[in-house]
Amino acid sequence: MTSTQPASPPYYESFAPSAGTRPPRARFRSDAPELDLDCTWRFRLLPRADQPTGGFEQPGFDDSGWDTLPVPAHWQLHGHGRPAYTNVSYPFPIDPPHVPDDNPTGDYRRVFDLPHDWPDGPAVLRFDGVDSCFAVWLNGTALGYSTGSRLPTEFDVAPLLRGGRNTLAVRVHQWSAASYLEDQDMWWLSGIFRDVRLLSRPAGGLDDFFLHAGYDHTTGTGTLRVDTRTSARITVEELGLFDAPAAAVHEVGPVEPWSAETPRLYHGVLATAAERVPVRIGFRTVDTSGGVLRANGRPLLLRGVNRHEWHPDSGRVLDHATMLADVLLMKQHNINAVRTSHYPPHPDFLDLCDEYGLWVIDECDLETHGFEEVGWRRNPSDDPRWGEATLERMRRMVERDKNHPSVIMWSLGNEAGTGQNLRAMAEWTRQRDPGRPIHYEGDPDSPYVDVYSRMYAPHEEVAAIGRYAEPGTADPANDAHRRALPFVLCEYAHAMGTGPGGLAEYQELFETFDRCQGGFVWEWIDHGIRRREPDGTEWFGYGGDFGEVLHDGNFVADGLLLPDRTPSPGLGELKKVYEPVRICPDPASGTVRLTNTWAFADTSGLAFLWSVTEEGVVVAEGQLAVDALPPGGSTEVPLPVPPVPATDRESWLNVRAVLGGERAWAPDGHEVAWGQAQLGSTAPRPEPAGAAPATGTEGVLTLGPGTFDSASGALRSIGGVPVSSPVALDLWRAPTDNDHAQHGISVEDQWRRLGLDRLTERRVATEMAEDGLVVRSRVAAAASDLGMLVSYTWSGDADRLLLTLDTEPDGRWPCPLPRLGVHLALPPELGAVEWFGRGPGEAYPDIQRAARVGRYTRSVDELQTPYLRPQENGNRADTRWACFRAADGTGLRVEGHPVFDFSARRWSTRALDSARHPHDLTPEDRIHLHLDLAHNGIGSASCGPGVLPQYELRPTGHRLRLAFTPLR
Ligand code: IPT
Repeated sequence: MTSTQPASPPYYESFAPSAGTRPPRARFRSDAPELDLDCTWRFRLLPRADQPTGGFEQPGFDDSGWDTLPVPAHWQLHGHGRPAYTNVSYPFPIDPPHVPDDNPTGDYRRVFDLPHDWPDGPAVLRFDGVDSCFAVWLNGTALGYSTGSRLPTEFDVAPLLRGGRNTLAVRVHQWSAASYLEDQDMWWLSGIFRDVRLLSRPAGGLDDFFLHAGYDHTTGTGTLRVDTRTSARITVEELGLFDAPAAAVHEVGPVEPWSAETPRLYHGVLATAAERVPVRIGFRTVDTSGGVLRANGRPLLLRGVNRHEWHPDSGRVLDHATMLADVLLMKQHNINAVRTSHYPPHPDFLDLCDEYGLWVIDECDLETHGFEEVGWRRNPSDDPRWGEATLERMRRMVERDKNHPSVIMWSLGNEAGTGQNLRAMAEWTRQRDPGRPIHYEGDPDSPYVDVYSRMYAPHEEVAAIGRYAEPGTADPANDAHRRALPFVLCEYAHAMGTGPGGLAEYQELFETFDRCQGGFVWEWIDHGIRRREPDGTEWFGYGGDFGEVLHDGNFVADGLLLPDRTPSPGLGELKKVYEPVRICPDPASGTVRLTNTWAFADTSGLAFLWSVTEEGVVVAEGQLAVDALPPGGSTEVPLPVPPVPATDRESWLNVRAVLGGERAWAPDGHEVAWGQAQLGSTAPRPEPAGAAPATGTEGVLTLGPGTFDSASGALRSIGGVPVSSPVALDLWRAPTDNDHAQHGISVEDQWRRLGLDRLTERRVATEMAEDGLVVRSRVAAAASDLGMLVSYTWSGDADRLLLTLDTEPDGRWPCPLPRLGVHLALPPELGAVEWFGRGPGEAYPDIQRAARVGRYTRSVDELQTPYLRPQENGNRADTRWACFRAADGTGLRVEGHPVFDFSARRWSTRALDSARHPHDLTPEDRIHLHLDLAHNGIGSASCGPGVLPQYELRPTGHRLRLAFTPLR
């Protein structure tokens, strides 16, 4: 018997991360020529990695029969193969370093002409990102191979470059040994997905440099030093530095420090005789001494988000406009920090962070999460054979990004377990760049990190950590080390679907405990892939929509932005919770209290505008006279109006802090913060006089403007508005992702076990009285002995019909209720909604800080939030009154006694619950109207803690009172 086994493993199954590549270095642009090789390349996709090249690398090869593919791009988003999503699981057997024989392999060819004036001398071919492993040939000669998808690779190419025509050939494998190091929670997408460039590197040029720009907050002065390989000179005119030796320590005197709030950059030029590099210098010093994370001597409060790179059409291929859109949206929503989860971003993103001001945790492209599913056996993080591959990743990130003032911390990676390779990465980094703390969340018993980090810790654990009272870890020395560290939540508040709830309570903890220095919400954007139905209807695909055998469904849609970058209600809530200026009008004390929570900026750039509204209509407005508040400062200014209004209409004082002038990141007048308070109190609404129901014809009862079925007591119409599904108790909502709780305690499971999604009603009695009608019933589910005793008490006068709904549990209900209210159905024409209450956005008990009391109008269709997986959404809270009108102005007005929540949609809860995508929902010929006393909170149990106790809807006795008036 003969056996054929390869003598050595192929490069794509090698522990060695690369061969033939140049040492990593800083990324910069200079006056040396560059050739952009992005455009349309020739492309073919092979099913396996071991196919012979067939000579495609040779200049003479005929590729005319090949397809084309843009570079940069993922081939799966251009009709070759299909995207696949898993969160933790590897989509192939865990058999490191081996990968499946079925290994989609893309061959790329690009012929380019070297410009006539291209200089002689060294030249470098740079790939900014190729997923996951690639080999390169220039003019038929192999240059080497590389891995590290989100990291740059450079090859020296001068000896192979020719004048005139050149042929570049690249073979890219979807799977490689490196795939074991890249198990991030995201789509598996392959190809050359970042830029490719040819760089002329002048002899005697600046191969690499490390810019050190420190700030001494005690003196307000800066120090500048640039480490270079070739001796270089620096000029920063603004600092009076002209052609000075770069390597010397320059005490440059007073400078304006760089911070995310005040991103001051000094422009300079670093030069050798052969090359000039424009540089942007931000003076800042980061330290964690005394267990506090500080920049420029001030403690930081990170109001952060985790950002994956995502575009619904191009995947992780981002153009400049998209990166800028992210930065602007972050700045406009009071976000001051980004963790580049879970890999170094496109390098231009960090330029934008320097320029616009965001604190950055730059995270290495390392995650081995799938090994958790096999008890971390053979985890690469603790296997010396992977030592070079993991260390090289860290080196490539640090060297590439080391000159960005925005980067204040290095992260070793995400969810990579524990082990010696992580320690080695940290040790090398500390020695190479002592100026930045090191972050890694996955090993709380590690001595090699500078911050203590957790993900999804519930509020009470954060409070315990704030008191230095977290549970201990195994090694006493490591335990002591950790207890001396500042704390961040590298992931919290899982923004999947409706929610996340509980943001404000986290922020209170961050602002209470010095040790808690903020966190990063998971995550910035839903990674939905845009798809189109034949009729043009657009929707966004998630896991399972591409025929994947193994997938994690819509867990990939857990962002604050919908995939097309429409802000979700969660982002609105985050903006409110992250407000840098707190505004508290307090009519009782006759003042407005203003607090500046910025660490570096004063409030001179803000204008404080006030208005008074009566039932949502502005009746007076003006501007508060406020002196600039220094960082951390607060003041009280007198209330601009009397604390009690001269009207019995509900009145509110609103104060808004807006930009008093245009900024790089927002226009003049952009709202940064707001506060509001009611002036006086609300008079209770008048009760109807009460009238006896009258029996009409054909089994119809009339009461005020209402007509009822005389046998069942079911409401049929209100003043000519037909009610096609009568007013009935409703306890069910289409479970949200946070109710479902894939990685938390599922309240949905309890609800379904109790049968809350299939409740039935048994009428117990219909009683007519002198002043109204009472219908009693018992609502319960099949196979359950639990019930809800309900009474609907109707009364009316000439114009109004008043409902008092009382509920009383029959038996011991073991969990919070989804919602408590009534459902009814209205004619489809009543689609124009106006209301006075919280808005304009959706709100639930634990996510309503962003909803202010006012008067709003929306269509029924606009009330919906199109979360990628349909679920409960669109609730409007604390409504005083709402009108549902047809185009001719007729319709129905609902008043609360005193307030209610409402949602209105053109499909039932059942349809909402069973749809997989928004376009599965077909409008019915009626409007389902839900009028609720309350909803259960939302929490963030999709991957985190559930609803805080104060936001649970307890299954006790409840009363809801509503008045209905026909609008004629
Ligand atoms: C955590 C991951 O770090 C992150 O990448 C993402 O998957 C997030 O969860 C959930 O969306 S890991 C989690 C299972 C605790």
